[in-house]
Amino acid sequence: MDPIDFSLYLVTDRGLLPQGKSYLESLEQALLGGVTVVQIREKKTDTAEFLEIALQSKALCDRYKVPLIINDRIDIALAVNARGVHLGQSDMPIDVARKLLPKGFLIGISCNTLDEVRRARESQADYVGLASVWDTQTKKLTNVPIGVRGLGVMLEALDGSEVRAVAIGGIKSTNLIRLMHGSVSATNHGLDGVAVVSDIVASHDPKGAAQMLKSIFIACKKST
Ligand code: TZP
Ligand code: MG
Repeated sequence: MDPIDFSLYLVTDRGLLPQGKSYLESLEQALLGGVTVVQIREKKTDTAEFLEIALQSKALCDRYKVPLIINDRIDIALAVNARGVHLGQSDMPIDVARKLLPKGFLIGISCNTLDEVRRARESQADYVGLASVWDTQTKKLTNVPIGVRGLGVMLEALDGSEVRAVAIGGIKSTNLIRLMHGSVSATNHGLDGVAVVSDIVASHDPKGAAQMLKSIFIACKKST
């Protein structure tokens, strides 16, 4: 299977859509803007509705040949034939999930501390979401933001491993250059991508927002 391009990782949140914009319209515009991977994150939705949203999202992502990842729910990820599942620290442990999932199924995990990054590496996660870089209105944080320096330290802990890394939390086109420079650009491992919710989903122009984020990410990657 092709390796995933993590450059611009969209995490959905239907609660943040601007008035009058439908979820699928917003998702399609983000896909047109060049998001490279999509995670469906539904925290307050019952199973039947989550499944329906996941199926619709999968059909749309397939049209744009963009891989789909499901947050939390291995059963839904399997049911819609997603490319992977994204787990939190209190979800199913990676080794158990690995046994349940077919070969090639991607497992990602959120890491908020250096210890969690080390454990994710030992458990052979396919990728980690390093969080939260900055403060965010999108999720209630249980840890203080790691900042750009903390992110650099976490990336160093992945040096020499195959584990891919995306940063998440408060990332916007207005602060992405700051994120990509300094301690992040100094790491050997580097950042494979940035995961973004509100800067795309809450925008009236998700396509433009995605294009902007992606072009900044690619330009910064090239210059390091
Ligand atoms: N995990 C850590 S921070 C976060 C998640 C899901 C939310 C990030 O949202 P935003 O709007 O990009 O700050
Ligand atoms: Mg979770």
